[in-house]
Amino acid sequence: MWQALEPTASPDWRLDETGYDQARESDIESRFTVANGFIGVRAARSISRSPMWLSWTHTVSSGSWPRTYVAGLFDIPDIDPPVPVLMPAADWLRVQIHLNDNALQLRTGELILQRRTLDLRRGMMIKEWHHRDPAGILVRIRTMRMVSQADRAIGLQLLRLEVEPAGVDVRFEAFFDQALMGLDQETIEADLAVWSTQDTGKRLAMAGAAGMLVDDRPLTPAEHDHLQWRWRYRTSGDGAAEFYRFVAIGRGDSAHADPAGAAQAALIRASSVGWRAVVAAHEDAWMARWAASDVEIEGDAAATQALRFAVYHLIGSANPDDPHVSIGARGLTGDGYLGHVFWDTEIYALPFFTYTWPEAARALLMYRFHTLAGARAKAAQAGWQGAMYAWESADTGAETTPDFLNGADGKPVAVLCGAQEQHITADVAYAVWQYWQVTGDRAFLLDAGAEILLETARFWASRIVSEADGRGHIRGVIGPDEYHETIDDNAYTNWMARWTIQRALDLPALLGRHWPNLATRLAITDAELARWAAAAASVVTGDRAGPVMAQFEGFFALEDIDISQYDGRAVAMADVLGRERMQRSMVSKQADIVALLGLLPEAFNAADQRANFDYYAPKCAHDSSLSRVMHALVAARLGDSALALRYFRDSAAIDLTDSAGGSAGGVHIATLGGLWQVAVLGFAGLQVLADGIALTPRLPPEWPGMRFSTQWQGRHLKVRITGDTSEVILLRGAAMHVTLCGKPHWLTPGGRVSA
Ligand code: IFM
Repeated sequence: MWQALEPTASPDWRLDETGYDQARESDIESRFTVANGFIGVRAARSISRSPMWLSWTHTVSSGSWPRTYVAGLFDIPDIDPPVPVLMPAADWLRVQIHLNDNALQLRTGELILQRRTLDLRRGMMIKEWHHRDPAGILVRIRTMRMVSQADRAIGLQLLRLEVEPAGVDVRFEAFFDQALMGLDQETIEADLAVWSTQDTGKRLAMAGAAGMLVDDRPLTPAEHDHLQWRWRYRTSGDGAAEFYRFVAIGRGDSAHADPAGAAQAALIRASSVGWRAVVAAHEDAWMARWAASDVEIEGDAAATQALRFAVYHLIGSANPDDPHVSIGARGLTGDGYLGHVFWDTEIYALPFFTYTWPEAARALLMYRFHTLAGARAKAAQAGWQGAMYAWESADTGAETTPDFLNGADGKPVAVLCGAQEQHITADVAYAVWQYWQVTGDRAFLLDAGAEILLETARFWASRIVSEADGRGHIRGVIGPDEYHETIDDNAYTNWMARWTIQRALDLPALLGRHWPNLATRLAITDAELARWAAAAASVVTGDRAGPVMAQFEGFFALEDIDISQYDGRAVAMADVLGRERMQRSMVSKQADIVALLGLLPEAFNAADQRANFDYYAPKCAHDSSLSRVMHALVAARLGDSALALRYFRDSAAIDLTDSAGGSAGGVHIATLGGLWQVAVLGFAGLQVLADGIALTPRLPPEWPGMRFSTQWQGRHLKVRITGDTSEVILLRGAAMHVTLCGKPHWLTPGGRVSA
């Protein structure tokens, strides 16, 4: 067992946290989560949870937030407002150790060592804990937990326990903790339990198996029932106890679905090969993922670590085998945003998957296809046509944004994003098109992508209202900058709406003989297409006198506040200025026009990009974790590598050091996806052309070189950039064009080009 408990040695491939600080426990637990797109397990201690403490109001707080999540397990608990919540499964890792009948506890005796290591390469969390109890008994414990990347229903916990001196009576209990789950238990047997949700008719099954060796000999549990095992033994002094536990999880999406069968089958798969084979298959699966998606920065170990950390969590958030779930804003690492799916997935995270793991990207887009019914209903309810996606989405595609939230003063604050943040509908269409461009997956386009594009275009065409000035307007929205509500003609929204319609209008020619059937099925006539074209041609797109676009109508008349005078503030600008002044000012919460430049760089010439970036960047408060990565991407493309690198590093710190104080609720998937984009699409300048890819590197001087992998239309490519020189190797797939710094090259299978 020792070998499995030994983390990867290279510091570039691991994250370490030494010591114990209850105030930081919760953000460390998020960061050190292990996940595989189906199961996510926060890094809460399995033995003697961190102490609770009393706050000054004498309420009990806990530094620890033990959670196992199962993707798609949404319920609407008894909360106000009633919105779906990603429910926790049972905490299957709990262990209690008694030494001579005294419970081993973190808060009593002496903590000698605690070190947690997130082994990015092997996809596991390893912990070492040395402790002396009040009676002077010394324990050395090493644990490992993982959820299999090779067989997503399976989780594994290993634990090695050394106790000194000899002659100590050990009681070792392993159990599943159901406290605070919020699900109704249907059955519990020795190795299996089944629960159901209270409102949504879903079911969850968890099966478990455990075993122990003491001094290399199997020990039979003294008791075993209800997913609990209890062993007793007396220590020999220099020996060790080795414990393993499997969990196998099944999710049922209706009251009639049988999750128990799936959980039991997975448990049999794991138990029949044993934990060593489960670890080996998991490691192989991670190696394959890293081979497809590693990004290494030469000369900047911190950047490499930040990118690997980002890639690790992105991989852990996706499941290519489940097209009915998507990635919540915090993945499967925390409760933040209740597991809801935002534009974070399509705009920030998806490019990583599209370029390195198209199967996962496809599943994520299929989720949007499967939630089209919800989007159609939302559009119809608001009086528009086509499909309008939910700003916050859970399992059905219905809008799940809470109507109000309780503000800091305890008073309800209306949340308008669900009704007004409509750009999500263009963001989904954008992601579909990007996926199609990068992968050339025509089957996806025919089966699902075209329908998404057409229904979202239909929505926008109905949403653009032609007014007396002869132009099309989109009134009453919230753009990416959520500080300004109920605004008219947000440039980001209008540009993206027009772009969506234009791509949909490309489809008849693109789909050829498949078009008539699809058009008939969706009842799209030539007259309707003509109306779409007219709407796209008329829509206002950021009125401007010079190159600088108005973020929305009336923007230039707002108060221009110099936010640099608030540098170093600990709170958001909305709190500094108050909501009303905020709305009357030009201060933006996050990248808005800058996000538009990031998504449609080819729509603006370099001078216009520069002018808009220079105008809007100083007005941005970066009060969203999504903001700086988008600024970094645009700055990198503009060749301002110093500024881009600063944004990159600040964004990396959001989860690596919890610099913004929000990681307790889970890591920020959008930021992590954005970091990958900054490195690959920004600094390396990767672009997709009609007949291949292009690279236009603009590395910062601090990055003398970088390597990464990417895919294009079924080909697997390895890229190495050194200074201004790029080298591309075609590992797999047919010959293709590669344009390096503007010069086209022909790349043959197994061959390489460089310039
Ligand atoms: O999607 C984001 C939004 O842009 C800003 N607030 C948080 C959301 C979830 O990350």
